[in-house]
Amino acid sequence: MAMDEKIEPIYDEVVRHNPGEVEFHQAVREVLESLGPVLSKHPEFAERKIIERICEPERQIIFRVPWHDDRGEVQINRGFRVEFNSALGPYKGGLRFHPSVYLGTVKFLGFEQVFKNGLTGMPIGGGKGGADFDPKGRSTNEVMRFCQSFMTELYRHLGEYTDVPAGDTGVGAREIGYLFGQYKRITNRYESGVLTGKGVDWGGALVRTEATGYGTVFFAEEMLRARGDSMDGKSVVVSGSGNVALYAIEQVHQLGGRVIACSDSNGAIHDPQGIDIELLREIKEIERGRVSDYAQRRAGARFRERTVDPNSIWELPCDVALPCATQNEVTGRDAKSLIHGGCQVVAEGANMPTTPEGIRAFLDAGIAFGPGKAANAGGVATSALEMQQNASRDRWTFAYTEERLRGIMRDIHARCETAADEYGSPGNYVVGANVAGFLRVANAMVALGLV
Ligand code: NDP
Ligand code: 2IT
Repeated sequence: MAMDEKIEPIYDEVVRHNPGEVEFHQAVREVLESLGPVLSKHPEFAERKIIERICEPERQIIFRVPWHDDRGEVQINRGFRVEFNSALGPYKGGLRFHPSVYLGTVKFLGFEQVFKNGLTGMPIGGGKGGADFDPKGRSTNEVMRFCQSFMTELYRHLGEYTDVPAGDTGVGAREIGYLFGQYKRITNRYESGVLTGKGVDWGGALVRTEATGYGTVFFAEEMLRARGDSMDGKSVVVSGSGNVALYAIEQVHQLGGRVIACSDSNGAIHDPQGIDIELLREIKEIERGRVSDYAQRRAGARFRERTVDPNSIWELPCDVALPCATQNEVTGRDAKSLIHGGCQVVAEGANMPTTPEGIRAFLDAGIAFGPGKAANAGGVATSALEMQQNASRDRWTFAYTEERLRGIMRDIHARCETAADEYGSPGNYVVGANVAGFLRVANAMVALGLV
């Protein structure tokens, strides 16, 4: 999409000022391409340089994380927390532990988080963090020592009214437990609201574990409903097999669809009868195994190695595709394969999994395309519900919380539709999500003055 001529120089400055951070540039470009009509209607945003300010994080923290591995050797990683925008509430967003993490990853995720959190309608600002730590092959004790060292630096920047991290790739309930334990020890406060995604026995909210995957499927269901259709009977492909993917698969099955494939970084499994989610959860959540283990234990399922067949998952014919693994995993070529295979609806469970060429191909083909900031916002929205329960020392039931999540996803879908209509791109959820998220944050920034 072409960028408005008043916005182009702002983008060029972002690129110049943040050299080499290609994922951050990509995330900024996608939002800025949607904002031309917004500036025409709202001259106050240009006068106050809201777009320039929104692209610059409020604070960026980079720190050393030293720890001992099981052999007694010293290991050193780099930790990050980018506190992007607090116009709507405390910084809120996950922590990612993955060897590929660098400042550009954290900034792209933090930038997306600002608009996503705005779109939820809840009182949360945007931030993101993580480390270039690789949890693969590490013992539980090593993971614990790493988390303790990471929090020993990070704790001074956090607080339930300041900055509230949660999980993301490589950070689940186990890591949140160790991080919370260290925060509690250092501060001598049982400050439940400082982290979300906690265990349900010690301050966690029911449904938070399921929320991102379930929410992505609820969003896909809303897109289908807008076309007079439903998930019932649909054939679905899901990439990844982590937290988001597992609960997306579970919810598709609850709504009567059938997930025929999923993956990890080693390869993809194809199970034409439909993935046995009980078996997959046991392998992934209890045994911490791989999807190849699933193929060995399930008759009729086939594993295809990534080195042999890197994009095989998107070549399977399906009605609905849910990319739930990582950024830029769906290329222009993959998008064309999906379209060719009959795919009608794409909802992004992961953050920025589709390349700009892929998005263009989906939109040109008239596919209902739900971008991550809208489709995967159920995770952070349920984190905000966890914060609400922590603040009131209350505990809601699974059914009630799930209903709240369903309502939030319905509202996000409606906000995207309305904004897309109002700003001249009916049916375009990318424009809808960017504009609706931006407006909420930008209006708050205007009200709060030059801070
Ligand atoms: P997990 O660590 O639980 O799982 C990540 C999954 O993606 C794993 O199966 C992993 O495989 C796979 N994966 C990672 N990189 C690749 C790759 N290059 N190719 C194929 N598969 C890959 O993370 P989550 O499920 O929590 O997160 C997945 C995505 O969803 C991320 O983009 C995250 O930012 C986003 N997200 C997460 C939310 C949450 O609440 N957790 C909320 C909103 C978005 P392997 O095990 O081989 O590495
Ligand atoms: O990308 C995301 O929205 C998350 N990883 C969840 C953030 C949160 O604070 O729950």
